[in-house]
Amino acid sequence: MTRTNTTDCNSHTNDSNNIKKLKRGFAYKLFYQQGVWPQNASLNDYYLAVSYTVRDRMQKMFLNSIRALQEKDSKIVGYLSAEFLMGPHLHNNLINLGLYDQVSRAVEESGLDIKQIIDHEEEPGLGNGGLGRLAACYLDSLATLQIPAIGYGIRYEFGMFDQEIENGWQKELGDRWLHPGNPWEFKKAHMAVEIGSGGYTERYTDDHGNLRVRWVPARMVKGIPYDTPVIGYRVNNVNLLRLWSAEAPKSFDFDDFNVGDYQGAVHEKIMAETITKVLYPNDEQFRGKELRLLQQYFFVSCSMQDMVRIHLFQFPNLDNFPDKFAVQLNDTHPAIAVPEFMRLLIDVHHYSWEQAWDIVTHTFAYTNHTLLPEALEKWSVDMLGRLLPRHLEIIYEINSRFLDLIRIKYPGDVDVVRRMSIIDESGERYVRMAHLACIGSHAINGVAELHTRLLKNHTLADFHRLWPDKLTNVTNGVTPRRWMVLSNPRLARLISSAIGDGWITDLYKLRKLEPLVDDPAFCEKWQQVKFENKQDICAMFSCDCGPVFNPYALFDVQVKRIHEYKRQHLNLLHIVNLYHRLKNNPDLDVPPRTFIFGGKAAPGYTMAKLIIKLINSVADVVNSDPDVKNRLQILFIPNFNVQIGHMLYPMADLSEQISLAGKEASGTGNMKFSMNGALTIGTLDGANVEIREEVAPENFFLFGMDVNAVEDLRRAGYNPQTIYNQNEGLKAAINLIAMGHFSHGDQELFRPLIDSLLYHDPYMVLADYQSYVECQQKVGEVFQDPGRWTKMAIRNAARMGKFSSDRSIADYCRKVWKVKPLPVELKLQRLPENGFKFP
Ligand code: F58
Repeated sequence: MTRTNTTDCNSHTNDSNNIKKLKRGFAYKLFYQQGVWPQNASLNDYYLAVSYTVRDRMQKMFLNSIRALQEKDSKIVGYLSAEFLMGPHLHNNLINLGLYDQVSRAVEESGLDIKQIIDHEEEPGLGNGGLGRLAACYLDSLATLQIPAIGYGIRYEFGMFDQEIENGWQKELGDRWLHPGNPWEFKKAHMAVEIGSGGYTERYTDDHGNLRVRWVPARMVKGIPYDTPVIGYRVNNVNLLRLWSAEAPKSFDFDDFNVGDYQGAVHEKIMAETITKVLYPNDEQFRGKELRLLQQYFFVSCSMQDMVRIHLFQFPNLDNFPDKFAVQLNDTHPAIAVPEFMRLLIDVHHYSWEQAWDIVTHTFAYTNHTLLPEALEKWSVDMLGRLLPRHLEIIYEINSRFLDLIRIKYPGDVDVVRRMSIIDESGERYVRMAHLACIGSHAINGVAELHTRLLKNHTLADFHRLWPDKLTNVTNGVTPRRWMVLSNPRLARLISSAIGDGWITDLYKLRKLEPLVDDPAFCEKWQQVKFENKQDICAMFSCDCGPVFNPYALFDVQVKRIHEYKRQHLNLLHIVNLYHRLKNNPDLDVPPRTFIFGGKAAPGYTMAKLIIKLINSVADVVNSDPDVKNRLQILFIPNFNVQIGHMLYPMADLSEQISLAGKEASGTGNMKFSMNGALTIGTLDGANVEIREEVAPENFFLFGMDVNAVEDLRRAGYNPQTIYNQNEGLKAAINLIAMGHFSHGDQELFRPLIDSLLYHDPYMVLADYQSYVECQQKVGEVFQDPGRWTKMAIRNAARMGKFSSDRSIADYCRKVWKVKPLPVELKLQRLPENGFKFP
């Protein structure tokens, strides 16, 4: 680490000088950039002025980082991801720069409130959930570990929709995140690239008599890069998030305009700009929309052309491209990069197929994030051929050569050829993107041990058998900067006061907390932090006319996308059961509980939306029932996003990680909760398995079937009705819902959900129900012994070292990318006194 805090005796003077400069900076930005007098400025003006001032402080490091790269020619990671769920920038940048205290003093001395300014930021919600947020954590760790990297993605004009709850139902509103202005990005119009689509291919002979192929696209759009600097924690390294926006190649087609087709000319422009208009909010359900494929190809082609340009700036050809770029495919969304890079190498740079294939396969690596068959991307051959005719030809050629290899390896086995082919020919013909990504990459990884094992044994078993060394595991991680330091300052302060602040960049150091479980004063402080975090939420969501939330209750939290496989309805069945028991027996010895939910449903996912309605309906009845007042409360927090996550992970007592075993690839919320001192109730799914291993079984509330039991039950023939008929508590809970107790007597409203559970139950909610309820009973008992609970919570946090994204990135660097840190020194110090002399 090359930049340190000032600790010398001059630091106080330095501080007050810096504060003075910052204040001058705010005023300057307000005046010259926003063009307003302070007394007329809006909160947004102040937010922008502060942000621009902070951004200026990053520029020196940014320019020095680029200089370091040019001088040292080290390898760069290109992280290709259709989503980057960055969360608000200002607060994070202040923390990573080490400027939080100074800026908040300067803001205060300017008569403002830093919290208000930070909270004003409209977060860039350019992702659906775990996958996009993982990409953001990885960018933070890459910069912190001083690994040169560029995150490449899409600058969606509308990110993830805003969720409102109306009469219990989810309502979607457009997300206008760019509306207030985005102070963190730099438009780089001069680095625009051109992207084609449609048209046809033709063969021709070049001037040297070589037979070549050329793609003649029917349409072109321009890709404009917008760069957001990504700063590491207390280092000088600044990496780049480069997001592409689509623009028409010219603002209007003057030919059309002159002949009077004004509408046609405008239409062309609108069509081009539609490409990056909106993020598809689908979650784990592939839908095969043409515009989505266009989005993928658009950002991939922009990014590959950009990397080629950067490379050719330094080298005469692309022979050594894989030594200079490691390109990661974040799921299959960017997998079209494989044929696109082949096209660039063969058609544009005139490499032979064999040379090109060697470069491509040494460049790419692929991360799989799902085991759900319905989430695997497969594009109709017809559509892909219509949009990207040259790419389809290349895919066919890749496939033909690959299948030749398979035939030699497994003579006579036609079944394995059918299974492994990139083209699915079982009905309408499809391109299987996961196969394309596997074949075009030198490394493939799953995101948790269990997930990788299941990939090896099931989803990608044929590929694993063919290339036993290609598939590896890199367990996910999250950044402790955002998910502890930023979001839980009280806990971060307590931890640092006890063990120093080394844990922020080496999370394994949290182990030093373990002996403190025997220090009553420390335990008391730990409890106090949790209590105050809970009080904050209670203050925020209590109201005079509705429930007043009780901070002494057990806060039981499930926040994540709403999906049947994540089983929010299992949680609900337990709540209804508890409600029923409390009504029948007011003396029941259970601690008071507040159940908190949050999460968005894909707009077209009817069952998930019905689950939201059911949560809110049960909440309405329970929260207004005097019989359970202060003992049972339910809160659905609308519009769960990164910002709301900042509040919720720190105040949870219990983290719900209750997916059916074998369905959740990893989960990352599970890690955020644990490192903030929540205990987990969970199944042996995804990274829960490793969390439990780390924290030890006695500090984890385990329930439910493991993957083998799930498989056995499925094979034996699963019948949810038998379970319903045999379990009185379950029957009572389901009947209450079915009979309309939570729907003003309406017995139809929740019928689709009840019928699905009783007659189908694809995620085996009923099979795991009894085990879940019994485990929850144990949770309640332990919570009634605060001393014991606190020790378990401290042990959880203390053993979270493995789940820092720093560890994940170090694994990728070692196992997959073969890249080394490039520490940046601040050589370029300041602007020349007398201005520039242009060369
Ligand atoms: C998630 N996938 C996994 N996909 O479900 C989760 O287990 C894992 O922890 C996480 O990735 C990170 O590895 C996920 O978030 C999406 O959001 C896709 C976005 C594009 C459409 C399909 C879903």
